[in-house]
Amino acid sequence: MVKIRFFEDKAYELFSQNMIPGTLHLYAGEEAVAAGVCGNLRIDDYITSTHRGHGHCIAKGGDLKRMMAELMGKKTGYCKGKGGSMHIADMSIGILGAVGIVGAGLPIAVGAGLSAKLRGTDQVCACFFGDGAANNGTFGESLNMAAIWKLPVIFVCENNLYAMSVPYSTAFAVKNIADRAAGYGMPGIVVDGMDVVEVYRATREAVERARRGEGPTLIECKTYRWRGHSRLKAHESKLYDPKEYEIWRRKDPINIFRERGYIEDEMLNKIEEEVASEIEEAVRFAVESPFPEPEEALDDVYA
Ligand SMILES: Cc1ncc(C[n+]2csc(CCOP(=O)(O)OP(=O)(O)O)c2C)c(N)n1
Repeated sequence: MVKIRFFEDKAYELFSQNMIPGTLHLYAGEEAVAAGVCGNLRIDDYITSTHRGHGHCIAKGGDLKRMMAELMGKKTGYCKGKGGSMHIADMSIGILGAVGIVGAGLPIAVGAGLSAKLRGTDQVCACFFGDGAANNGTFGESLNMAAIWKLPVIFVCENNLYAMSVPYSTAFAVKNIADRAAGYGMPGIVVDGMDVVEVYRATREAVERARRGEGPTLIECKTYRWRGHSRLKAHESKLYDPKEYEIWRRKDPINIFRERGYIEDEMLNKIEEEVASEIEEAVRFAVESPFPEPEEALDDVYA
């Protein structure tokens, strides 16, 4: 969680200094979801990610240097600097890719689950998506297919209350997205997405179920993004209620973890120090890396 937070804070700073081109969808505030889910996954398990995917990538073991370089458009980045923040993949550790198209990761996760099943492995795929994506057609088709074929997929809905500027209450007639799971014939669980232990426990059960061949689970994590949809800080935007923002800021997942006694201050400080120097090293690596050459623009382009 600390690694994700520090990475995101640094990315925001670099973006503000125009050192990161394009746009940036930050994950700060949602760290407990990625960490709690990926804490249950093996290196050969899969994840599919979203436009807000840095946290998922870091929690699954992504390389910070290559990530930072990709964000800055450098040749040493995961996609040789040509994919940017929204398209990081690392097949060697099961990161099947972040996707900027809302809801597009769901069918990819079903494909990964089907592949694991056909190959007879006990790999699972955790599929991250937002509340906005849960109103996309791919949600229904993917959950249905995964359920009828009993595929090892854990559908992780990160309900951060907004899809761009659309509040949850105006886009859903149900209280919980997890309630929809019953309609597909799979368990639907609601968890506090700011509590990493709660996310971890729910995911552990879902992963065990998936590995036993009993099929998918939908886990809805109630969470909040601290910054605006892409560029704005949440509190800078008129769209968000400052009171709501303050309430969720008080539910900082790292603080909750500390306050509940899961970690001593001394240990947390040590982790923070180590992570800070790792991030510094990643930034140095990215800054010192070259940009790709213009003549390389069409390399690795398949379509
Ligand atoms: C198919 C599609 N429609 C619209 C968009 C524009 N868009 C980008 S992010 C986003 C909102 C996504 O909200 P949600 O799924 O809740 O994820 P969050 O940003 O809250 O993490 C939209 C509508 C898109 N990228 N793809």
